[in-house]
Amino acid sequence: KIPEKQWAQVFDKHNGPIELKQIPVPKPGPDQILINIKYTGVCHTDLHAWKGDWPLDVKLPLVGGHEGAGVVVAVGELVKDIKVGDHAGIKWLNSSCGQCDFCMAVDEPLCQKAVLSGYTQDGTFQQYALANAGHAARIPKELPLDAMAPILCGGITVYKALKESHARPGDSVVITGAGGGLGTLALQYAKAMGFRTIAVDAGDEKAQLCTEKLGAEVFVDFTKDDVIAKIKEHTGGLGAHAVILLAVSEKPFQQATEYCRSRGSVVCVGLPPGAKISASVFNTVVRMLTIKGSYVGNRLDTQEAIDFFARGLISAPYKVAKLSDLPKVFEMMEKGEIAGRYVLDTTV
Ligand code: 8ID
Ligand code: ZN
Repeated sequence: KIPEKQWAQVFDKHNGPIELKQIPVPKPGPDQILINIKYTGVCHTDLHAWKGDWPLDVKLPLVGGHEGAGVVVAVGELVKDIKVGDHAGIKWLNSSCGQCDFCMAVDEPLCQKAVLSGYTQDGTFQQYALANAGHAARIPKELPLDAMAPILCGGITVYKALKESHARPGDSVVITGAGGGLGTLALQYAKAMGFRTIAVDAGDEKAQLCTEKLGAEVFVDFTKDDVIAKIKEHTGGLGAHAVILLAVSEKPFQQATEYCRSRGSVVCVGLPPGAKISASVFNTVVRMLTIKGSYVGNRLDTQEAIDFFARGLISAPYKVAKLSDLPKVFEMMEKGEIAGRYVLDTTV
């Protein structure tokens, strides 16, 4: 019942045409599972991969996508704990070596041999995709696969970044890029973790969404407001305990320490091409600031992020489109027009 051929969105070169075409359905290796992807989120990382934005080689031709939720249709001979019919998810980290210092310390995103879905291996913009069984996300059957898809990169990533911030319940956390895919999820995870949130993004639609639906105490519009002054004013002049930088723009990476509270942390997550972080050394020292990066999450972070969703604590907005709409979604994303996430239905 597994077909020989399937529909996939494929591109051959950076910024080249993205073509919906029929390609072979891959076969799982001994430690892999084959997932019939029902829904896949579109992450800004997929747009970076298509454009060739980063100093990290992309497999070409490529089927992008790394937020895929679906049903297991085949398992390799070494796979014991996942069976055909189970629900499973493909995330950014498709596999890692298991033997290096980082893998042994359960910091597998730092593995130098990491295989990345929709980047160094074909991803989820197709109907059937491969996952390493050890790294595939286990999805409880009662969870809706469309709402689940964005959790598999966006959810895991923001949950991990919030943990890395070491904010505590009651602390104020600035989410920069709050109206985007990761941002809307970050507001929900932050609220569930007991943090107070300040949203930074642009436009009335995102402002309304962040404050009325997603629990932000205040919205700062970076196109109109004095970002630093408004955040300081809202935090009694001291600044926020933590800043999570999700924006695909360099400026916030230059500004964040200005509105971060002394002893606070600035967590970099967004990956604007070629961007640099800059901060006053004097302020970083005398105000004891932490500036750090956070990169997806490990398998336990994955399970915990799914668990928050399963408990009904996360309901970030998403719109469903078809796999064939991918180029249109990229266009809207490039312009910053998407409030929340797009999820693609893979039926053609
Ligand atoms: O593990 C990681 N570190 C990781 C995981 C997943 C994604 C990193 N990322 C990266 C992506 O590659 C991308 O660079 O996080 C970034 C955000 O991904 P996304 O949430 O999927 O992108 P989006 O939906 O386009 O949202 C970006 C938002 O940033 C806003 C935009 O308006 C949009 O809502 N924004 C921009 I562009 N400039 C801003 C600014 N100066 C800004 N918001 C505030 N201030
Ligand atoms: Zn992603």
